[in-house]
Amino acid sequence: MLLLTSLTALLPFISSCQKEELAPESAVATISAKSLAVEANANTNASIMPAGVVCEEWSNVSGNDVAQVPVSNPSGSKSSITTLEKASSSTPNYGRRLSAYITAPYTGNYTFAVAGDDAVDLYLSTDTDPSKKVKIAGLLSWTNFREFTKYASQKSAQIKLQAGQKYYIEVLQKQGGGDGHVSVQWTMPNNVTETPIASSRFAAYSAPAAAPASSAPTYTASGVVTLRNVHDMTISGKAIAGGNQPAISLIDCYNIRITNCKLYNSSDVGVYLHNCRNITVDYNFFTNVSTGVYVDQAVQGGIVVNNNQFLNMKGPFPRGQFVQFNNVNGSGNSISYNKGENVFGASNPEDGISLYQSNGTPSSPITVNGNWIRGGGPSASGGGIMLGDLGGSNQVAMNNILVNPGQYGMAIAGGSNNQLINNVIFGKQQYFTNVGIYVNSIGGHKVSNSKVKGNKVKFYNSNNYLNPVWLSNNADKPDGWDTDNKWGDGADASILPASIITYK
Ligand SMILES: [Ca+2]
Repeated sequence: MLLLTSLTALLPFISSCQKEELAPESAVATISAKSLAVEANANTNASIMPAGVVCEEWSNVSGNDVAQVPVSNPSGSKSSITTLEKASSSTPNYGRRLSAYITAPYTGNYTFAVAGDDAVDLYLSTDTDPSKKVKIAGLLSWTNFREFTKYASQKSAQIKLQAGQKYYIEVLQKQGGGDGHVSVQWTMPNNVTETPIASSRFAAYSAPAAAPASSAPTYTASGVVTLRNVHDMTISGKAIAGGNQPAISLIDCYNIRITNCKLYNSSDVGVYLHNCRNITVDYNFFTNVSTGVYVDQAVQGGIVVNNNQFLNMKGPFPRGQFVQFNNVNGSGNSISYNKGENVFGASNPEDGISLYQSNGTPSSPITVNGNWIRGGGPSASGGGIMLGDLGGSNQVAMNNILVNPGQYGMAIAGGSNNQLINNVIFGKQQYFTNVGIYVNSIGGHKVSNSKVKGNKVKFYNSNNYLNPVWLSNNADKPDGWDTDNKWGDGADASILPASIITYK
């Protein structure tokens, strides 16, 4: 065991972008069998997570039926609350949706109950996938606040949940007139009833917005697009095969949206942004390109790469990411709700998402939220999500789900104020696999003031040893490292649905 662990430690930890700049000590890793064992056993208390229930409301919607909540339209307001409850008010005519991930603290049977006014439905998924939700309780007519026993339908059957597993839960409420409120309670296997459910059971669920391209997309074939010093326009509906050029290049541009395009078949990147600000790239499909979206020298912020799908990035290194930010700074930068898949043998990826020498702001970190990534390798250095590559600050990767993402799952390779929060990672043994999460000050870029909390990681290295996590002794220990993660359990290949790419 000791020998094998030491061999594991000798596998190189290399940042994703520019290997040639690495100092020699970057490949030196030290870990003891003892510390690994302690960390692997540390804290299976998954209940310590930031609270997070998304509350969406649609106003000026009449009626008393849940079916009248217009969920297919964007909500008029969206806020974060701490549990599945909203106190009574007399605001008339709204629809409301509460959504979250709920984590079961024990394995066993749970009973849920709802109260509300005027009508409420409660849904629970069998895992984190909202599409698997089923209605488990509801009421067709009002109750008093927290009155859970007025109708039989308010109470669910007993539902078996697994300790530490995260489940998608959703409440729909419709208010007509008079009082309006909603509450959910549960009774746990230990017969303790929480009214309302403790906020510590919830983790933020951020639903991707409805994806326009999920229906059959219609593209218009176009040659490559290269724009300089252009602003305030939208590029949409184009199918662009890049050949040996980026399918779309924006240089010195601002206030531009690239949406509903298919960007494919290029030995260069899909979208290249240089010295741009306030650019949104969303609902596009990228396939068979070196890197999907490559952004460099964007020092004024506002770079948003959300809700795209990526299939089979071709590299070669240093390209090979779904999205890479290189010297992207400022506020309002986001890489969120994207879905990326690299089919082994049909792709040559490096990292899924890489933040290289990039800096958010303390109040507006670069946000990598809610992405789904499957597949990676055989790169000896690439993996899922890399923060702080050769430095960088104020970056947060949260609520991402990764399956077999490559040599590593997620990493902080340098910089300050970088965070890994509430991610779930599974990696099976492959000949290039190493570690689920690592934190390592590479190339002299010291990791400091970082946070690693609420993550669940099950990852097998190339020797088929469980190797969920590694902290270099050259890095400051991240907040939450020893106490607030679940190392070695709580994830398997089923954390992502079989098909995640729906764009064509
Ligand atoms: Ca009412």
